[in-house]
Amino acid sequence: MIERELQAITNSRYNKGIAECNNKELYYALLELTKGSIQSNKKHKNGRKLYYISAEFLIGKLLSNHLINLGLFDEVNKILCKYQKKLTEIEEVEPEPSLGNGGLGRLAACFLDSIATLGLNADGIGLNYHFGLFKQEFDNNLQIETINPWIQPVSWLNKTNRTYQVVFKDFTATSILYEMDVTGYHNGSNKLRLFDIQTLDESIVKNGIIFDKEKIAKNLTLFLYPDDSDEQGLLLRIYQQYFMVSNAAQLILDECREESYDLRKLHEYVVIQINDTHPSLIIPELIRLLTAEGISIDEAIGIVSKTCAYTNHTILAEALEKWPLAYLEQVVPHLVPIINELDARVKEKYEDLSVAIIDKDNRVHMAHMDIHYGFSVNGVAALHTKILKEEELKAFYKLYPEKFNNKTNGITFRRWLLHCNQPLAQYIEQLIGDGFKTDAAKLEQLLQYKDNKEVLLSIERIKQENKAVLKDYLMETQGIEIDVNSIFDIQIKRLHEYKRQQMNALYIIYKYLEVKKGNLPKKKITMIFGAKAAPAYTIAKDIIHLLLCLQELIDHDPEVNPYLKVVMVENYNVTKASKLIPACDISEQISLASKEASGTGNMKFMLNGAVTLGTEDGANVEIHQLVQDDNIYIFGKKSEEVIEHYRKADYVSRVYYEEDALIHELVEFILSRDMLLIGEKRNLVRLYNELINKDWFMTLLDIKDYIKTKDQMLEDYMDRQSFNRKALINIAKAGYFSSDRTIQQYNEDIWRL
Ligand code: 7GP
Repeated sequence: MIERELQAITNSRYNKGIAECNNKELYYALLELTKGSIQSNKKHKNGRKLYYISAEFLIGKLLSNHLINLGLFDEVNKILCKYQKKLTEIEEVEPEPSLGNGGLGRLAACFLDSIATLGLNADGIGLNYHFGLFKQEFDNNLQIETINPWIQPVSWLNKTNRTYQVVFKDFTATSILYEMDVTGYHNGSNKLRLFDIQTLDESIVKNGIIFDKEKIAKNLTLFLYPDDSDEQGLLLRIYQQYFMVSNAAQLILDECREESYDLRKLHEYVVIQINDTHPSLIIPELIRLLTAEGISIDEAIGIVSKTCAYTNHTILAEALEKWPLAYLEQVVPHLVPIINELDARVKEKYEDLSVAIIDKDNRVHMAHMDIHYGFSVNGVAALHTKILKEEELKAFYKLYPEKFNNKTNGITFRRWLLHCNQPLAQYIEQLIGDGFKTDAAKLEQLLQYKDNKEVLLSIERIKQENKAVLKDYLMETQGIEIDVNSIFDIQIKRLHEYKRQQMNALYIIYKYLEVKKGNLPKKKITMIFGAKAAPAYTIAKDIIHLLLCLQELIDHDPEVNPYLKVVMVENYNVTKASKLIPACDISEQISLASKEASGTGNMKFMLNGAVTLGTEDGANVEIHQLVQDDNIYIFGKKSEEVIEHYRKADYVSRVYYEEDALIHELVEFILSRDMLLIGEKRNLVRLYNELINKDWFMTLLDIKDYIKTKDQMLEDYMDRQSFNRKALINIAKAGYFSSDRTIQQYNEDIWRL
């Protein structure tokens, strides 16, 4: 049946049969086939509707994902096999959408999958960035940014007729709406709705990612997170945010009108989840639009406050958006009176100026607006929510204890197990049946095999197969040769000082020096990194430089390279994550305690049988509780201690550097002769100085415990059976981190769809 359909498509498109088509032709044929199946599979449309608004949706490639969700994956695979074609090779043709950056965006994508799977009435709303997040290349051991075009004439995007006018102070933009289908696992579909500006001009981008930031009509939807290190960049971000939410608000109200809903009861029909503060301007915009309908400002504020809910994804102060009122005045003057009014009401009611929306420097605190004028505030892991309540947002928690709630993040098991690790998924099915595919908690049934030698050996063999697949992939994509008989230690995530890739780099230096001294590891270690640094984040780029220099140094040192290998994966993205995670032994989750809101990579690794090396931070805390001490390696200072250091401002990294011989040696190595021969002096010196004089995220505080714990882990790895047992227990306990569970909780506590 499917075969005949596919045959018909290749015939009409290319005038050939399946067998004669190349991978590219087959990709487009499968795209057409899949889109057709989604159309006939639509349902989900009743009850209150959720609009999940987000600046990012890091959705990854979609072909296999849809095939799995539609229940067509196995059949399509079989058909392709019959013609000696491979889905994995066909998938290579598909460009990965460049609509996201990191955890927040990937979470939004996992959520869309679970929302559709649970049959909830909901759409995602965002922007259709043409180049999205930059593409990373390495040149001379430095990160270079180039454009990442991903939109093709035929793709998963469907152009609609919907268009809106978005009024800015200096011009009026005309939008156009694109949509992508979001399929649920064995359930109907929802939509991801992406707004674009009609006047966009891709040709204004020159020299990598440089463009004229003032030509808003031409640049508005070119890039996700354009450089905001200058005033033009900041203004552009406000233009983007307002464009996103004004379109969203108009769409939401239109859909209510289409259903003849009474806008005065908006909250009965609609709930809006504000994904971090990028979409926060939806609050004043909706108020503005409701008052334009003749609703009083009092009533409009009341309605919106019952409709909007806010998720916080970070406690890093610099990431909490505060827009100068003067900038808003320049871009969207019509929102300013409303924001002033919202602020005045707060100031009238509460004496505590720390909860004001507009501060004494005339900056608008977006999160404050969300908390006062939304009905729910949630953190993304237990520890994170606790810190929000007790530290960062304490003053707000006092005012509105009932608004605060925790929703520990989750991941979709369709992509992060069924698709990325088919051998493991099939093996699990053999052991415990396929119930875990719809009820992830059933993975616990694996525990009955935790002392079964044969099962443990099979788990090891599957990992070994996955390592071989990764080896081929790295050879093909980067010409890098890795040893499948080594221990794979992986840290993949955005590059940020709080995530402490620099601490891992110091470990590399430590191991390098150990080998030089003749203290050889029992087994070779392959340390793999993947990370993009924000283009204007200098120290993050310096850390990439350090890692690339270490990679080169070790590659060229025959004394060390039999024992140690460093690999920096270029242009880390969802596609690469899905090859790396199934092959991993050691999952690096080493942020400074209290700084990582949750992490979701930690969950993906666990689900694929990697053991975590981590601090008591974010969702690591919950992983620890689930798997217990024996099946995780925890090190470093706890969040209370870290917070205390910040409070007292008593952490001085230089003291650690001066008083500890090992730390001194590791840090000094950054400026050693060998390193200076390979690297750029300017970058290495800057990073060296940062570590000694600032080290805001306390690398030197935790480095010794990190080294000790990691060495213990490497030692324990040698007892294969016992380490495989840890892997199995991690898989068995991962069920809690299914995003289906997370979404069920959002729905029960917040959305009530
Ligand atoms: C991330 C957090 O850093 C990560 O810990 C969390 O797992 C993820 O959100 C999903 O909740 N935050 C971002 O990606 C981000 O951009 C700043 O936060 C707004």
